[in-house]
Amino acid sequence: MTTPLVSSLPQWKALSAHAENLRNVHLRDLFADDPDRGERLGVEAAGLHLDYSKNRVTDTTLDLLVELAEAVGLRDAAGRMFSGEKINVTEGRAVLHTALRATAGQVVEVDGVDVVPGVHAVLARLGAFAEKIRSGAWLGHTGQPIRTVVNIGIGGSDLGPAMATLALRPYATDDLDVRFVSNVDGDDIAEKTRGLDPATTLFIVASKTFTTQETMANAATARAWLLDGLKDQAAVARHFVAVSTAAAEVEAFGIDTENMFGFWDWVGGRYSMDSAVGLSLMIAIGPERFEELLAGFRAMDTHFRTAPLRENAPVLLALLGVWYTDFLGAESHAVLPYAQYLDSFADYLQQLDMESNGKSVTVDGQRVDYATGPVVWGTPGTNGQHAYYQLLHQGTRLVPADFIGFAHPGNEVGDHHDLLMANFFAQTEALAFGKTADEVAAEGATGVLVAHKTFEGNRPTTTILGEKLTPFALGALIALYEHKVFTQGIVWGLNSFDQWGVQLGKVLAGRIAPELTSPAAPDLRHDSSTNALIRRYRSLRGRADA
Ligand code: G6Q
Repeated sequence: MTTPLVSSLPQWKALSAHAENLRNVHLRDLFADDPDRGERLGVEAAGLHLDYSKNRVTDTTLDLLVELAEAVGLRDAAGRMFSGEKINVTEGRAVLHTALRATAGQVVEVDGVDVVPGVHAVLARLGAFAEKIRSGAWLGHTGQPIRTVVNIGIGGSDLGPAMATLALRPYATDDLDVRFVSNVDGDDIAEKTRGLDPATTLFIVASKTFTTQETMANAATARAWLLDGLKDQAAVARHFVAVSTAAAEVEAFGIDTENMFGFWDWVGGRYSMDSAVGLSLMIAIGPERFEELLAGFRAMDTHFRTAPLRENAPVLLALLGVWYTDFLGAESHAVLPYAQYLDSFADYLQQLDMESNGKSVTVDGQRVDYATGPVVWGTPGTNGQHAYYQLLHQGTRLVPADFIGFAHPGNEVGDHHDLLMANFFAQTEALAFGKTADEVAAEGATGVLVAHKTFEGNRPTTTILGEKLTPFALGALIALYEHKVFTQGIVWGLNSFDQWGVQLGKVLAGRIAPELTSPAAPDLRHDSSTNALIRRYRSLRGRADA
């Protein structure tokens, strides 16, 4: 039996009708009619304050959205995830990233086996190894301590630790340089190894499967680079460790399986940064800070599990997203951190959100007749203000945005932080309330300039304000978005945990690679565009089709 599409539910229809009534209501009026709105429409979650008052919603909207979440069984669905049911049905897997931050003694079972002791055993091994690197006790092949750690991985085995290592730089040791190589473009590894001394460099090959083309190509190049410098095959074991589930492949590469850190098939790539995939981060910040990060994740998990839906931060973020995507026609969602250390946060969220909910069929294979995951994008403020904010303020599109900021900076530098935060608060105010033609005229503008200088406002934002970007706060922030994405997936009826959409390109690349390099002209059987492009490339590379 198939589950009816969410769009056929009465709650969805009620929201459609309600959207018609609300389409022309301005945030100015919502605030004028409710002097407490700014105080009232806010929640606290795991140390983060979420102000959602500048969204185009009324109490009725929120009630209807919560009714929708209840109608699709959000609570039960979350319970199924947390308890280890195989909710990733297309891959037959449990979805248990929340078990990665379970406390010792908590029981989470998959197929009747408690997974928590295994999680803690790996964490202990990771911690011991990270300490060896940080203290200089781990010596490279020539007896020198490690100075640079290079994580080789891609997608879920790169974006999380890369984002978090930058985010938590103030907590990292200055004795080590931690870098990330992901792209199969040789320019990436060439730049990341430039100037490094192989004798003091450690590579972490992070790949769940240990078969990913990009990662394997980079790992082979790194090994060749190391051997070129150290001239001894035995050096590989001192300069390479692996984060993987594939012991045989790791061993075949020359890595001692003693130095392999495992994880499990119930950890999806994009949900894996708090597993062994976070080893590079743990080396940078140390095991204690890593535990604080896990505590932040855990605090948000608890909030998500226990807070009433109407006061539940991830649920509210998710439902606001559904509101804009499906009822007000938004196509994208901006995430704008006013924190330079969150420079890679939007990149991370792009994968988390777009790989999870960029789907057109429901769990049981029905084509949806509504919009699902939005395009997620963003860069740190204030740079964006001098670039694309023009469109946010005066363009024709509706772009809901999350503004993320902190009371304390990573570095207290003069009055920079207060200037930054003045912009942070100013932007959401300007977006919501704009500037009317009368106000513009009162300032002396005349003629056509009045229209140009008018800001219609009514542009929705959510403000997420934390005390400081600590490991704990980062964990809470990531889990906030993990559970937001989960909630939206449940509302839209999707499997947020597979990624079949990345397969086709991978298969075709496997077919095309030999066609680019074969000495003889290949028998090309693609479309005429792809055939012509391949021939042109071969010719430019001096591989004429003679
Ligand atoms: C994430 C995806 C994907 C994956 C990479 C790397 O959810 O599954 O981004 O993480 O393709 O895979 P490996 O870790 O197996 O190399």
